[in-house]
Amino acid sequence: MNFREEYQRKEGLVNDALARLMEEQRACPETIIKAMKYSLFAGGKRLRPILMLSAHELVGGDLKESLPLACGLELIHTYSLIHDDLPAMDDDDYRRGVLTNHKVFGEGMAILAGDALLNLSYECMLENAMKYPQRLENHLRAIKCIATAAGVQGMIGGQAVDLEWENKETDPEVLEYIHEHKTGALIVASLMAGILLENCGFDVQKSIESYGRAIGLAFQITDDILDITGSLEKLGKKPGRDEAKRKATFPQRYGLEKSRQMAEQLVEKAIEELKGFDHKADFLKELARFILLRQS
Ligand code: GRG
Repeated sequence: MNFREEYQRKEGLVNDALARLMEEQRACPETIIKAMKYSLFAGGKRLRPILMLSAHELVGGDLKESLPLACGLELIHTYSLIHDDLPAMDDDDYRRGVLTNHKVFGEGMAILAGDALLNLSYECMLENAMKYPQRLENHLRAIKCIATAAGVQGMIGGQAVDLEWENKETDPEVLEYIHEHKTGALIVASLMAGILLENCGFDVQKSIESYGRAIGLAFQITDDILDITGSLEKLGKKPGRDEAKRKATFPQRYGLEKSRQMAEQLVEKAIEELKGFDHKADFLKELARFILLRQS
């Protein structure tokens, strides 16, 4: 298995499916469609959809069946980035290497583009579920798992606490809560949704969930580190924003070196969780390492 080739193959599947989905959005006001496409095709890594496809593949699933859920995850993720960049939240000018959505289309249109992406996500996942009446319950379980992770018990909950604690000294528990929910929940749900589409045993679910939690936290720690060490060219967004906003981050709390060590340990732990799957999990193991080495 060549990791880079396999990543690009799955990335291609997701990008093509997203392009087809946006093509289907006819008879809609032109500007909102433009705003949605602008952020969706600005060049994200497609990490969450690739996690979902890989988890589904690991348990013997047919990727044709999970591709619309993979798209749904990317639509939710892109909406969250658009809203996170708004002046009322992080007030950022750059994302995915280009001006943020509200900088190009205005705040109102950016809010609507985010809302529309979120709604399209559920429309796309539910429409797909209806194509599999014999397996409807599996699909509903997977969609519910994604909805919970994107909502107040997950990403929105984490974002709310993050907003509340801005400019305040945080304790480690709050920091962990923010990261586990704001970033980790959707990463874990991406994997779990792939597993829930098939009828897997509790052990499989437990291993994948633990793997997801570990890479989710490693991903966020790496994100915090890149905000200090990265550049606008590589990151696609301005670095130094966490410090400017006095955000609770791992490097701010533990220093850069200790944060790096923590991320490395988490990746090792994640890989260990997959040992029962043998070579079938090679791609997910490499993906954990990629999270640590990523530059954007
Ligand atoms: C506004 C409801 C709401 C939630 C916002 C996603 C999020 C919650 C905030 C984004 C802030 C941020 C930079 C969090 C760090 C982790 C993260 C989600 C990074 C961006 O994800 P990547 O690196 O982005 O997967 P690409 O562009 O590659 O898809």
